[in-house]
Amino acid sequence: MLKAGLLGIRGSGRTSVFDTLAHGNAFQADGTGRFTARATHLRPRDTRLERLAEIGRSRKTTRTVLELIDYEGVGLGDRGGRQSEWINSLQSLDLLVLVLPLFLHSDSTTGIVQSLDETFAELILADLQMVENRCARIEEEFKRAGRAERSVLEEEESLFLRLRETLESGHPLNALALSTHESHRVRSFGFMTLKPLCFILNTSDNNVPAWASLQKTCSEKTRVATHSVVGFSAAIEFEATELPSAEREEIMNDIGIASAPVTRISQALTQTAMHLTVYTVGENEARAWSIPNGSCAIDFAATIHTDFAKRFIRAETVAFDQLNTAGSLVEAKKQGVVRQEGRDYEVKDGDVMEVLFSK
Ligand SMILES: Nc1nc2c(ncn2[C@@H]2O[C@H](COP(=O)(O)OP(=O)(O)OP(=O)(O)O)[C@@H](O)[C@H]2O)c(=O)[nH]1
Ligand SMILES: [Mg+2]
Repeated sequence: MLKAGLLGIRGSGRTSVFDTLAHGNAFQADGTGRFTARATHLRPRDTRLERLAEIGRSRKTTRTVLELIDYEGVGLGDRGGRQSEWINSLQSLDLLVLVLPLFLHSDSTTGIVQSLDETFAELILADLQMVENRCARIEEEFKRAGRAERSVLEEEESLFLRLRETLESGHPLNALALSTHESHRVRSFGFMTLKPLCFILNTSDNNVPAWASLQKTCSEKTRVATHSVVGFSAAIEFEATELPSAEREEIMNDIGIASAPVTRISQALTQTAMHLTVYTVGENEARAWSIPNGSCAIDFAATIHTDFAKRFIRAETVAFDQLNTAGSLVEAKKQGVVRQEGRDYEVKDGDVMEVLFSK
């Protein structure tokens, strides 16, 4: 399950975004005495899954799940012990969701650039702090190390000095082309500027028509490879969640908001984290699975069950669109669109798969 944390300066609207998406379903997540954290599980509506349940006459449907976390009592820009404990707890997240408080700025274009720069500077600073701590510890360890250990530490130090130089010149670590070996070395640090980022432009109602151009500006200003920008109005969308659904859709259409907040944000998070959705369909259950881009059939089998991967034979695979057109698996087979794929087949978004394994 992908885990995403809401970040932003104090008062940027993180809790409003969280409450809109959680819709009353929140639970206490881990925090420390210095800050608390609430989490919610987002289960986005998926029209492909609904259609598959119809085709497969499935008794139930299971959507993908994303965990979203809101931190209370701490924010970007804070200083001191609380901040560093918080940053430590962010290390395990798969992606960061940065809330930019556009509603606080009257001139939105200048406002967005300013918010973005401030937020970015904070992330760079957080990483710099971690790099400096590690550099100091390397020096300590070096004094006590034997010859063999020293050469390992020297290698690590030269890598960390490169990280420090990049951050000190105001660039995210993503700007560095790290080798696979280097990426592996730094993985456990969970650096903020190496994580995929999703920006939420928290704007007020009269800004909705300007979302598209603001999203573009924000994208151009962002120097990380994996990011996305979503327009959101915590104020209006929260009120709208309280309305009956027909009325809600009418109001949202009038303002120009295309789909429900959970769907919009979940799609953006899934894409930013570079995950795709694959389906399994049976009489018992039609289910959507979120797996990393580039996964092979064997990885998908392991996601379902480790035993499936161990005893993998092949995966019967059909693209959603082809199954949808055919209307049933039997018809899809007649049309010859159901493929038999081996363990190294690279899974595509929308594949409907049945893993066959030895008994
Ligand atoms: N006009 C307007 N006000 C908003 C919007 N989003 C949040 N606010 C207001 O801004 C204030 C702060 O919002 P919160 O959601 O508490 O922000 P936060 O980032 O969680 O703040 P802290 O956790 O206290 O640091 C509240 O008074 C909200 O009602 C918005 O889209 N438009
Ligand atoms: Mg809050």
